[in-house]
Amino acid sequence: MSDRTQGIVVKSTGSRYRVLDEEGRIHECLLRGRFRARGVRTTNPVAVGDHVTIDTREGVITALAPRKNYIIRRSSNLSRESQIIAANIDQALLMITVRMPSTPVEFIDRFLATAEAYRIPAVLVINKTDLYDSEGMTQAEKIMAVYEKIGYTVMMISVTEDGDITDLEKVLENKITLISGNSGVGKSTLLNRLNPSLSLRTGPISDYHEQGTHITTFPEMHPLPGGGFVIDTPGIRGFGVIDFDRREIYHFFPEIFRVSSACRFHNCLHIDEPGCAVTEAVAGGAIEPWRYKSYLSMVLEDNEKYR
Ligand SMILES: Nc1nc2c(ncn2[C@@H]2O[C@H](COP(=O)(O)OP(=O)(O)OP(=O)(O)O)[C@@H](O)[C@H]2O)c(=O)[nH]1
Ligand SMILES: [Mg+2]
Ligand SMILES: [Zn+2]
Repeated sequence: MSDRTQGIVVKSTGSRYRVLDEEGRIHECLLRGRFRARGVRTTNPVAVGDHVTIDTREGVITALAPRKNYIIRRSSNLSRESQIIAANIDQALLMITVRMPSTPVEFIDRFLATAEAYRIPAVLVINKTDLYDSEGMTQAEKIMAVYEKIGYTVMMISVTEDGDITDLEKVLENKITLISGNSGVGKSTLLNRLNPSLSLRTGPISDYHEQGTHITTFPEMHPLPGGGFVIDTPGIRGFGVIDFDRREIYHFFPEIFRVSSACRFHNCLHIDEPGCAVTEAVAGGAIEPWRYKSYLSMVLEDNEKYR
């Protein structure tokens, strides 16, 4: 008789793992020792989103299925050790707001470039449209137009108003979606609306002043009534940090990558090289200047790091 069953990790707090099995039962599990031995460079060898085999009688995870992908971040700036934030992600959703708080476009661009680097499709959701005056709405529409033109899916919603959010529900259906966004944009409020039984804590822009402090909360995966899961990540660092190679960054800005094939030099960095099709496209209006600025800031920052 076997006590083995398959499941998916829905919560990980370093040493304890919550596993949801195929019949919808929850199991609190520990890891067998050999998992620890293998996870030399990560603080957590098993993460939210992992498919695992568990021994229900002993309450231990006995095997880990191969991952389709995973997102990591360094545990701290000084540490070489990484934390796996989540595994087997189908898409990443960035929630942004134009007011209360206002999301800097450079933050959007870093998020999207990171998603591209992971090859994870990204969706932008502009929230709190009920708060926008005509200037705010113009800004939101501009953001929507710029990112839709590049090829991203962009939606505008107000989570707290009664309006229709079925488009968003359809995008989330039967997928594992990682949700990120600055503190206070309304991530938890959205999750509560999608699945009222969650009763997640929301707050008037709670951690607003805590950006840059140590966030010790762990990501958690929540089931959706229509099938699928959403992973609520704490704060803006939820999507992890990649050590970009500065020569590759333009690959992760799709519209820059598309025109770059016309640059005179194949190793063009699109900064000040002669015959650069990218800087021409920026000057001609085909590439949005703020996107190019975000690109440059990532390249130059990286430059300093490796000097
Ligand atoms: N007016 C308005 N307020 C909203 C909307 N969505 C969320 N809020 C409010 O914004 C505040 C912050 O929402 P949360 O859901 O806690 O934000 P969060 O993104 O989960 O923030 P962290 O957990 O700190 O990362 C709460 O007071 C919500 O009621 C919206 O569409 N319109
Ligand atoms: Mg929250
Ligand atoms: Zn170029």
